[in-house]
Amino acid sequence: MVPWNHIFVPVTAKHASKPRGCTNTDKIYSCNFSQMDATQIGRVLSDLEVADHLAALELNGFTVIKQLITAEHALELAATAENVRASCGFSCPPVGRQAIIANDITVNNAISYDEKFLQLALSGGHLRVIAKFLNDTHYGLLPKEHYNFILAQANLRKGGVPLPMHVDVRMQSPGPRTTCMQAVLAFGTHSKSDGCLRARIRSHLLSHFPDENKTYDDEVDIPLEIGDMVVFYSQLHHATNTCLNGIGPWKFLLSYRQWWIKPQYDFVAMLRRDMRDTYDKLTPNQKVVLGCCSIPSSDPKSSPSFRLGYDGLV
Ligand SMILES: O=C(O)CCC(=O)C(=O)O
Repeated sequence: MVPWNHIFVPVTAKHASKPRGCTNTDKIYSCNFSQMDATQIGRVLSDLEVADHLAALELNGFTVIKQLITAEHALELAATAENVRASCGFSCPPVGRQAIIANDITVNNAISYDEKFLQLALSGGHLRVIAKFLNDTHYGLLPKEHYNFILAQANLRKGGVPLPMHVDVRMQSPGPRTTCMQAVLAFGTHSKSDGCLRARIRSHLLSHFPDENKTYDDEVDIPLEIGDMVVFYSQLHHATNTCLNGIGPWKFLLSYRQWWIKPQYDFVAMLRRDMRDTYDKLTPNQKVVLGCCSIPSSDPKSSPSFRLGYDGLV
């Protein structure tokens, strides 16, 4: 079976001035089917583990990947998060109800400050789990076992204020189909008193938004140990607990969406401007996940099809 963590090496020269959306049939990619590249921090999951996580997600709306990263890496990443936060300054808070976290310690777009965060967002076994829900099987322009979904958010937070019960989708539709999945990776232990995630079990199947003023009987706490990651449907009704110390440990909040949803940030422009060398070292498939094939074209001659293959990469 073909593994998901590939390194692709373009064999022919980069395509020059064709309008976007024209395929280069002469371009071949050779694949080095390595399980894990040297910069990968998140571990690979076995097929059995992936199957278990898919079953748990479908049933409950969330799953916990134990020790996606080692405790050693998590401590190192917490220290990096602290340094990034000290040097990068203020990140704009959300608008609307979630503006209540305006005074929390957050770093939006951590991937643009340190490549370890970028590698965590673009590699690791959690992507295989998420792909099962978000990969467009009709995409057609990429090999079908390659990821075509995109990263939407990659923020660090040291949570203080508890978040009320909410969802992170604009439309809540009944049943287990989804366009958005998200994950929280713990850089420290997240128990209930540290403000861990709380969710309504199986609420990913509901067709309505939660009432943030209610306490529901089906709420469960989802504590994490250092290095664990919880993955959940963005339509799952979820909240965070009160952090009794005021400031909890660092966590990395990741959201992924189907490729056709308006990208939340132009990560490609961000990375090409702020971390050009790192960007250039990404594999073609990592560039796709970063959103490189989901940027609207400004070329009037480009194809009316919005989808792009590897020859559309910049
Ligand atoms: O901070 C957390 O643990 C969860 C954050 C959350 O609920 C969200 O990002 O929607």
